[in-house]
Amino acid sequence: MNVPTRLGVYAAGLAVLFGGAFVAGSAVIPDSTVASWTKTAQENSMDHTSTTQASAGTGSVRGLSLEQDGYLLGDVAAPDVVGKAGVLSFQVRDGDGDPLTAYTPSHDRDLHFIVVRSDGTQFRHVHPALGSDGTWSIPWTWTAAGTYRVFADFVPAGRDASGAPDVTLTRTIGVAGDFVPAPATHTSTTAQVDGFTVALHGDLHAGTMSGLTVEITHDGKPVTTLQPYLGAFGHLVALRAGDLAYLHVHPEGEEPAEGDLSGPKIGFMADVPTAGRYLLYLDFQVDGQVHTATFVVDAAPDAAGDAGTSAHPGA
Ligand SMILES: [Cu+2]
Repeated sequence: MNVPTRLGVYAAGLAVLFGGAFVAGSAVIPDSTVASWTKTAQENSMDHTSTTQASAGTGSVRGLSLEQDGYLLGDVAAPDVVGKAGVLSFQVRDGDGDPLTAYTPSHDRDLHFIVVRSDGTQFRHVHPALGSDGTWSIPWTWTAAGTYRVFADFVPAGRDASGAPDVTLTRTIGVAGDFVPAPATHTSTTAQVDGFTVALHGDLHAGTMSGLTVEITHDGKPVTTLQPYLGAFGHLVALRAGDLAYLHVHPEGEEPAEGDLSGPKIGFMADVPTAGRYLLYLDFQVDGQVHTATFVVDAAPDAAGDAGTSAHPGA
């Protein structure tokens, strides 16, 4: 027997041994034992992080990776230079590497696609169309050069809708052209957009649910004709300044029916994991037009940080 053949037989023997051990292991070891191993491993890792005070532990930080729960955001094709009209397209891949074609609607849509430049400007929240092969696409033109983050936010079909079923995947895209970075952000809780004035009331506190209210006026008069948009009277995206982590924000109140109108206030609950700066983007709809108001807010370290840090503009 020559050497390569003997190696080949040896490798085959190993494969059988490992294969046998794997099958025997999963047959003999009860799930409860595996669960307790997993629990122990988590406790160990918590012991480790607690010594470094690493985390507020809300588990709400998403959108920092192109992979989550086995789902993967594939390459994003888009025009590579500012001002050139084209198509933006991508696929989400499942654990087998196949394009994901079945989704569960969340906030009225199968997939929400958020685009923002790394300095927090140039925000867009769009809804591409899904092709039968699992390719999402939308006509696309960049209006400013720079490095962008894109987020695909969706719920895969068949996932338990309780808890936190959303998957948020992210990628970075570069757009050629003259790049002018935005000046450093300052906190701002009043936004002017398309003739509307939008005021943000409430404070963010790290590690707890914070209530926020936006109030919309036009020419000084309260706007009471807000239309349902994405299953609520407004849709709020919150990103952490610095790493653009994508945070969970829930609209308050029942889901409105078509034809319902509301205003001038919309309530939200936001769960921010750390103190520091957050970028908030509110989409709201009046007369069939969607408008986006942007805010910059600093979160206090924790709920005990109430005294002296609150700012209620106009309230
Ligand atoms: Cu959306």
